[in-house]
Amino acid sequence: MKKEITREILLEAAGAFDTQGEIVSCEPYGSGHINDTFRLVCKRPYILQRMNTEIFKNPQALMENIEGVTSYLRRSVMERGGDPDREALTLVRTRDGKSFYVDSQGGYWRAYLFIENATGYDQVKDANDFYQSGYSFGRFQGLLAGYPADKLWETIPDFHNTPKRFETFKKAVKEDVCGRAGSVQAEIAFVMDRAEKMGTAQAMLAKGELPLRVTHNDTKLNNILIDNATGRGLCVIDLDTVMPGLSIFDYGDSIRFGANTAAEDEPDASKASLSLPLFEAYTKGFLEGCGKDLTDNEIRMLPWGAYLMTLECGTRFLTDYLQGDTYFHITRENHNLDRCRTQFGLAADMEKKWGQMEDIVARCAKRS
Ligand code: ADP
Ligand code: GN1
Ligand code: MG
Repeated sequence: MKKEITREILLEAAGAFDTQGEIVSCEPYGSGHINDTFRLVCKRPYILQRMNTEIFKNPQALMENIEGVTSYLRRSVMERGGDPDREALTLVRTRDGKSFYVDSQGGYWRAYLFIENATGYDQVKDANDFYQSGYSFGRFQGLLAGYPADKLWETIPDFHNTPKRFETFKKAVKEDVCGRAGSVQAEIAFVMDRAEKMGTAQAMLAKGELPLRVTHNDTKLNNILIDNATGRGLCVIDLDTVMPGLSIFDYGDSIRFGANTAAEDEPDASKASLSLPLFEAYTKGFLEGCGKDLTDNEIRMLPWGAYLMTLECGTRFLTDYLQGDTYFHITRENHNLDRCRTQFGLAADMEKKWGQMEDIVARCAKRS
């Protein structure tokens, strides 16, 4: 079980980092599902995070990845004439020079410079934001294209291995530890009916038809900060899952979250559907951001990336619901079930709009 963060522990952790000036405040911040995030204000603001070590079992390896990736991104941004303090995450070291701090209860903490005058949105405001997000995640792949993949630890093994997620789901249904399976038969059937499709991308990877690249693997809209002044995509954050992966999944996870007409946790799942204008805006941005890097197969499989990420994520929410809500942070009863239903609503709508999705991808690929 995760330990509660008392004020005492929070101040102990805050005091461990090489921040400037006295601590003015330190309050919970953002809407991530995984880490415990705080905005720490001293002479300037910082992000202070307790890492989720139940999910990231090897925080030391995780921080090695983050150190490597943030310094590489910093250099890449500078080479392109950008501002490395705003366009890349900057780790703040502890007073004894380390990249993380272990508190007296064994919790692992890290700190970043807080990027000011920029916003991570939980829902798309307009198509331009989403285009910017696509461009930034596409560009991110380009910025890391030269990063040595063999230097990266796999922070969560099989993170986007959809068939393995399906196996875990089936086990959760069978074990039914909370006795909830009976009441979610329709959702269980939704997954089972699509069992064969789950392995589509993994099979292509195994045959060498899709390349393994260094990818972000968690490309939700709120994992990118948009500049308040210019409206442009500024900085890709939440680098815990940067690992070798599939480009179509980076693309697809963004579509799953941002092109849904319903919020991820909307209680009325009938509001979920795929917005084709948003789908097009993101596709255009992503393809422009990737430049000419993607192969023909990767481009052709983009709709599959969107579909499989939606199916996979819905299955993960349902699995967590069946297992007693132990993975994703929840703030209300049935939160994971609501999240699951919005994903399945979106996936079902994609099945209806498949031809249009393919046409949009083909059109955007021609232009970029
Ligand atoms: P989680 O894995 O829990 O989603 P994130 O690393 O995404 O954690 O951080 C949670 C939220 O904190 C983000 O959605 C964003 O709003 C905010 N955030 C994270 N890092 C920064 C930063 N360096 N500057 C400003 N805001 C940040
Ligand atoms: C989690 O960390 P956060 O909140 O950005 C999850 C993603 C899911 C997402 C669903 C490490 O993302 O895989 O798609 O929730 N991250 C991890 O909202 O499991
Ligand atoms: Mg996040």
